[in-house]
Amino acid sequence: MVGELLSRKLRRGFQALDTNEDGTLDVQDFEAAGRRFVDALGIDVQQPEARAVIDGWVQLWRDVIAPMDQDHDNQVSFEEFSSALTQRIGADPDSYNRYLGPLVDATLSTADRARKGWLTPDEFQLLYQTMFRLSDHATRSAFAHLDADSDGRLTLAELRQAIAEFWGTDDESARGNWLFGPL
Ligand SMILES: [Ca+2]
Ligand SMILES: [Ca+2]
Repeated sequence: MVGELLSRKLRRGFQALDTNEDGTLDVQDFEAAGRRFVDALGIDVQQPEARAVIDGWVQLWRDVIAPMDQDHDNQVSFEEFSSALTQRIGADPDSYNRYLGPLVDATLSTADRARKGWLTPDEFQLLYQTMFRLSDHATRSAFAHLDADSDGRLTLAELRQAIAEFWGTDDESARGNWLFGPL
């Protein structure tokens, strides 16, 4: 049984991934998210850097999300999504980093244009607003909470930890609860 906090996070996470807001997840949500992001950065989609991001998001769909499609309609409903994740949570606390690690690395190294190893609030905002269509308010509060040492730099390590906490814990005090802003 999943606690109330985790239920809210699953709903919030599903909404963030449903980037065309039609109430279900399919391959187009993931491909379009990657494309909007590289388009906003002005990177040609044929560039290897752009392909790594777009292909990474399509691969997330294919390897992680699509297998949740129980009724084989090529879409993952919230019920399918939450039932699959609920079964996995607790079974393998590190699974999110294992599945998401390479994708997070490719996406963040593209977002970090100067290759400095961390994101500024502006870089984070561009990433979140193009990919997940998060509001200014949600983006700003996510950054403020995820930046663990409040130095205005969101490092890869901070973001990876937040992702694992968002999907994997029912702890009210976990910083990663703020991955997609207020719940
Ligand atoms: Ca959708
Ligand atoms: Ca389905």
